Amino acid sequence: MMGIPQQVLAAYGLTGPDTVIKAFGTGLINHTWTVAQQGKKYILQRINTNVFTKPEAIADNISRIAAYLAEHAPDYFFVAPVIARNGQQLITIEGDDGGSFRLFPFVPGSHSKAVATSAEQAFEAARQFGRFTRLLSGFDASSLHTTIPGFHDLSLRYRQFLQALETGNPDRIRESAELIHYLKAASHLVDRYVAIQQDAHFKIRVTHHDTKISNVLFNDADKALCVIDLDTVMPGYFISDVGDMMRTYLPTVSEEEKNLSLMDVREDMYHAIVDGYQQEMGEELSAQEKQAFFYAGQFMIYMQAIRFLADHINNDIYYGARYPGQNFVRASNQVVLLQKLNALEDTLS
Ligand code: GN1
Ligand code: MG
Repeated sequence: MMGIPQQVLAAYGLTGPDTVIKAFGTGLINHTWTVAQQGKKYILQRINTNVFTKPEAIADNISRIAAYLAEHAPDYFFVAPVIARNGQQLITIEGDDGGSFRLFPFVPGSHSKAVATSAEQAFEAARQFGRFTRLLSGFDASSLHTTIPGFHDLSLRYRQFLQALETGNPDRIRESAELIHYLKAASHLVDRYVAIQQDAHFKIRVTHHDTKISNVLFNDADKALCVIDLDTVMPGYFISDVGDMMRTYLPTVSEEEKNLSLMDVREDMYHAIVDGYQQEMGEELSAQEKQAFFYAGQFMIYMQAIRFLADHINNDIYYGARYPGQNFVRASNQVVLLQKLNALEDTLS
């Protein structure tokens, strides 16, 4: 486990002998810990600055969104970062064990879920992500920093995938022939994205871009309180948020599952996502956008498949791998999920 530099804890006054630190969560990019001291609990995160090259941009986005919501939606429960003793939201430490760190209060009586186990939970989560975007509909999305350029730009991701096929590990390319073939043959999904980019009925809004259920806080009665993890909040299309919910709530098994015969789509989750999201966003979405719910799922699953496979072919430089071939497994898993979803197109859309 990566350590936390002492200066970071000192910056927040969390240095006593009674400070208890534990690793927390399962994110692939940032490191997260819980820190408890004197009966108070916090979440500490180290931002991966290889991925988020401008952590100040995240901090600025969060401050501005917090200020907007405080003014226009004062009842909205917003988990703001703890300001350090030097008045800053981020503590940046140079050197190998350094990085940019920030601290959040742990909301008492709240929990997050690793997986969605019921349609009610999916509905609650979808409502929260919809609510977040709706409450920010008067906020100028284009004024936000883009914290990862081209993050959900499917054309860019497809070009990066093709690039990996040119310059990546030749053995891995050869072994991936079947997946590559499938993904290239499904590139009409990229064409539809390009059409969406050119369609004025698809609006750019304040979009979360990481809508897995672990980014929703629930209370003890299993009602969702709010969304968290705002690092990838930036201008985007609703298909990113709805799509990543579909990608992560529909399947019976996680993206790490190797036994792909266990993969299936839970149809009740699909309806829960659409209904929960529309409960908040129904009046904001155009008729054309409402036609794109099913595509949203295809879009995100396909993008994740090509990102995982490109990373495998590039020797795991982005996601890392705990065992050889892990990103190949993840890509295969996403392809099976996409196939299972495609088979339900007539039923679901
Ligand atoms: C990354 O770090 P985590 O798990 O929140 C990735 C997402 C992927 C996800 C796949 C910044 O999210 O886009 O969907 O892995 N985030 C970034 O598990 O690349
Ligand atoms: Mg995240």
